Amino acid sequence: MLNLKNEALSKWIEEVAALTCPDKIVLIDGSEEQVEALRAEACSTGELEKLDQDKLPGCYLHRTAVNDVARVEHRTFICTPTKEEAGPINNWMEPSEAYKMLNGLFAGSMKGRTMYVIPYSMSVVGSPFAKIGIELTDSIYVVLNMHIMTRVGQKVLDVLGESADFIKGLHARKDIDEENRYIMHFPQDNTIMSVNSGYGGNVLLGKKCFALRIASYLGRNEGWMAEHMLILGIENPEGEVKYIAAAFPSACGKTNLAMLIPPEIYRNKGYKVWCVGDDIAWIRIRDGKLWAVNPENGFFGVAPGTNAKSNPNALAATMKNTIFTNVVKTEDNTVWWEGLGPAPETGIDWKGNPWNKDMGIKGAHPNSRFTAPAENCPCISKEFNNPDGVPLSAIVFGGRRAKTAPLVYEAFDWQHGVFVGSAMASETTAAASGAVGVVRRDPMAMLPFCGYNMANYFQHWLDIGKKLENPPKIFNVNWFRTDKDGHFAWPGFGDNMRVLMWILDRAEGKADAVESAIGYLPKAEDINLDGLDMTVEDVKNLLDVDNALWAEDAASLEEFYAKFEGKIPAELTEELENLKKRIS
Ligand code: OXD
Ligand code: MN
Repeated sequence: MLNLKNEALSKWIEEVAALTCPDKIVLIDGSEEQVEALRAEACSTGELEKLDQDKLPGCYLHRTAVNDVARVEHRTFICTPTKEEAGPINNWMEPSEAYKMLNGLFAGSMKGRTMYVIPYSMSVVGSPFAKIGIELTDSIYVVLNMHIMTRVGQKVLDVLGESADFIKGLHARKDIDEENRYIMHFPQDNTIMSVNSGYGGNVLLGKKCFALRIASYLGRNEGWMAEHMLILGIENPEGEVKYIAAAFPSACGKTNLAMLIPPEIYRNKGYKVWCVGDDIAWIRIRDGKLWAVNPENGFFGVAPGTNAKSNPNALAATMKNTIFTNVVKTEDNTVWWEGLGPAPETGIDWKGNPWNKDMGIKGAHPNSRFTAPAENCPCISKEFNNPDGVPLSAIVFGGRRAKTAPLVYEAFDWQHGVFVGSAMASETTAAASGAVGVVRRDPMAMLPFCGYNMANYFQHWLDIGKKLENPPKIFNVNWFRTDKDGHFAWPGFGDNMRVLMWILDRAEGKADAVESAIGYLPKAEDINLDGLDMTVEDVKNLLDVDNALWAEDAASLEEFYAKFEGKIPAELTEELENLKKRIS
């Protein structure tokens, strides 16, 4: 048994060990020697493969089981005493029933294996934003990923001291059995249990499970917010940096936006963009303003589509000390994925099979990933490790809409902004399975990540606004409007900065706007088109608001709200009624 000073922690580890029966228990102290020994052990068993150390120093490849390649929302549960607390969106299981089932699944699951104890901090160790988690896992892959994604080791235990205030996370790989895969959250018990998976989103318990689901619950009780948002800073030629937090559903280019390369016209003037975070923001009120940190320490990014043009910063971040999961291994012992560049003639595909570029099958899994240290990113913000966070000038919501949403609009005020966030939606793309163009509602991009009843989450957003003397302005963007031929009408990528510049001008009261039925729109000529082959007329088309489409959208939102059986805050139903009146 480990000799730990913290009684609550020791007791819990003992209980888990009695249940799971590991051969050995190892404390992860965060030292390079220990991590290096674990890498070597993982290589000896095939769990990891060492890549070419000249081209990719410190980089490794991992393949998951073929039935275990993504988050499993249908097997993710919020276990609150009542179903009502979890709300109509989350899967729910009564806690005692859930514990009984899980105890059965975990019993003896670590026989013959080692249980690693990972003390980790979400956000800078000791920051006022920081929260401590302990993950117990029988997977070296989890240890090594957590070591990149969070701050790990003895320093965390030192800060924890004798306190019992930590999030308990228990993970066992078991048999990777899909039918018995469960990702379970017990918000009232600060507990997460994950079994029968080895895929990052299900097993790196600091990320979606803690930093969003459990943290959103803690945030509501403690008066702060845990959001599925990137954070970026835009530095002007005078050296002033303004920060924006932005929420997007999957497949909307969130990591690309977080690491945006400014168009030449801005670069030449001395503008810079800095990445604080690409996925999660923890947000607190200070001096009547909102301040945000990225609680993570690395990027768990989608590999396919990442290339020197779409996201050179992300690509650069993966050049050392990175773990690649489910990508192609090339003959020269490096990695490749669809969209990286010319395909290699041959390689080993994500399933571990011989592969060649003419086989007509994907070499990398569409959800293949890189786990890269944030410090590798060339545009990482100087404030990345600032324990006090960065002040937010604007909050941006977005989605993928072919026609309905204009390129950008500003909410009338905070309450209307919360309504705009609650109405977020994205249309499915051809890349995903199922029908194309189906609208999936995804409020604040938190649909799979809110650890309690979303109606109460909306109320929490409204309540936060009431406490702010200086609330950031709230905007909605849509990079995915199509023209009459079905082509994207906006260039996207780095050129999205042109829209962010209007957003910052509005936040600072420097730009005009036109009032419309849905919010404030830019004057078309206020979107800077220098260096683009576009006209003001094109921008007018991108800003066009079609009332008939908005009436359809309002009806779909009304249906979504109805799922909450009268629990949606009155302010939001009132906003919906007002919208309906304005567009009729
Ligand atoms: C992610 C997601 O992996 O949002 O970040 O699905
Ligand atoms: Mn995400």
